Amino acid sequence: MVVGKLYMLDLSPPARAVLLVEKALGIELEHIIVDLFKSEQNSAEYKQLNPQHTVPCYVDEDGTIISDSHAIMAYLVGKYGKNDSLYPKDLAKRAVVDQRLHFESGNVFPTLRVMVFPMWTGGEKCPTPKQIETLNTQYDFLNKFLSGKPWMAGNTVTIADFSLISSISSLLHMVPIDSKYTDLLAWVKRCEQLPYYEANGKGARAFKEFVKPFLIQ
Ligand code: GSF
Repeated sequence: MVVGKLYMLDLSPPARAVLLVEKALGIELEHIIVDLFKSEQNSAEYKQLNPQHTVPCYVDEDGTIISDSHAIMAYLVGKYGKNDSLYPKDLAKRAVVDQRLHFESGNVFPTLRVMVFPMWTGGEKCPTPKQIETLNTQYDFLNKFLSGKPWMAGNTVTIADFSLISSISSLLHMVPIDSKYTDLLAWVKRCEQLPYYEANGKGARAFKEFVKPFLIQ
């Protein structure tokens, strides 16, 4: 049974994070493609749903409208999760997940956007030395967040992993992860082995092809 509509595009990392939650929860969402290359996100109808005109945006069966992947993931787990393991209710555990989500939202994704937006709108090449430096600093933080643990917030997979793998599996095609970040590299492999990983994998491969012509070799 379809429980809501997800406005999305496979190329978009935050949209893919929501696709991972959908599969992990075993729910079914209607996928409505918003073609950013045709500027469909700027239509009056879409801006009515999401004035920020970004994907993903979610419309629940009860009419609730939510934009921003992090908010959508938390909502879906709270409403449709059989338990809270993907987004714990325990305050201390939740705070760690939230910190990782904010790191994705405030640090990692803006780094991706700064590289992709000029490429997409003006054909600019990337990554610049500064972008490489910024991203390596973020890889270093993520490696430290893991510090030997299997998942970003400890021993259990959470929406923080879905959020971060969606952007990291895209960014690593622009700035490969250095072999010294062993925990981060092992985490990427661990995510790829999740039974529902293809929900992100398909779009991550498309993303790799999309950026290829714009990479500074
Ligand atoms: C980012 C959404 C976003 O910028 C989230 O949902 O987690 N923090 C938000 N989406 C981009 C596509 S992409 O780069 O994934 C988007 O929809 N851009 C179109 C626009 O007009 O800004």
